[in-house]
Amino acid sequence: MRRPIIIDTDPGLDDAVAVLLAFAARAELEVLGLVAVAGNLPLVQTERNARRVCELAGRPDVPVYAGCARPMLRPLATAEHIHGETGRDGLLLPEPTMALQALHGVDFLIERLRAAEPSTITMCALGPLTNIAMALVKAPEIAGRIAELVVMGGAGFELGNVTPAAEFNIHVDPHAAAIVLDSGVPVTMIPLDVTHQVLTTPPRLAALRALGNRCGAAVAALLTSFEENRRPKFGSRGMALHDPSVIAYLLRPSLYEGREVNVAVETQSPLTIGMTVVDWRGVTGRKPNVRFMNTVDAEGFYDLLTERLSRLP
Ligand SMILES: [Ca+2]
Repeated sequence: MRRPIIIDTDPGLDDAVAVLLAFAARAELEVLGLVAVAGNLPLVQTERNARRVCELAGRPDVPVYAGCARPMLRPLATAEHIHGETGRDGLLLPEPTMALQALHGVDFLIERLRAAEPSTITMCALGPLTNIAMALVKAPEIAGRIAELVVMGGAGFELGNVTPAAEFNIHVDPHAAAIVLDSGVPVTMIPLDVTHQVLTTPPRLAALRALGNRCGAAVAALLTSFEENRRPKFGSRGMALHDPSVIAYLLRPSLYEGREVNVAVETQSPLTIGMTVVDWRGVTGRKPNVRFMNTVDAEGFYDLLTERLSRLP
């Protein structure tokens, strides 16, 4: 039986790769819908990019919804310098012809989860947690319908990326993250500790480019462009594939290892707002609320990604 998933996303280059990987796993995953959120880019661009990715993959049948246009309390801070319509990334994805769904993304989450049996739908969070937190505030009973919520976000032993303390997705909407972690939903966290271990290298990009299909070519070009954009700031270490790690975890959890721990989000301090405080050693006495991953088999990840993307158009 295929695992039904909903992907909440802010595409975003690595989001695009993650969504393609989900589409490429048609035997295992049934994508019920994509819900766009403001994050890497403003909502008007993330919902359009979500539709562009569907069309690239030949999946205009997948409904795309627009969710929240800004975080719950904080003003929106984007990462347009990395994910914007510059250079080749703008050229490779076709303009969408499929329509955006009329229903608000948060209401889609509520309606779809309400209609589901208990603990049946897996949620994939690839951006700030605004939509999911809003849905849980509006309809707390949906928590019981979620089998697992896999979140790309946070950092433990690894430092932050948008500030020294905080990872981007959590930092954009720390209040939403705090609501989600406090909701009782079974959360698996794929933090920077993991995603910084799955770096692009010239041979890994060459393998994607060599697939010979349009999706493989698009992914190779997107990742090359991403790496070029970040090189001036971070050097040429290779790009971390943050969001695809969520889908890879669903497909092959044996690639990942972690621990059940308590994770709390800092929402007050100007210095460390958005920091995920990970009680790795269990010193606080707070109940574990997260399966926090901290290691990954990077070669296994790239083998999986490359093999799966070969199945797309
Ligand atoms: Ca993302």
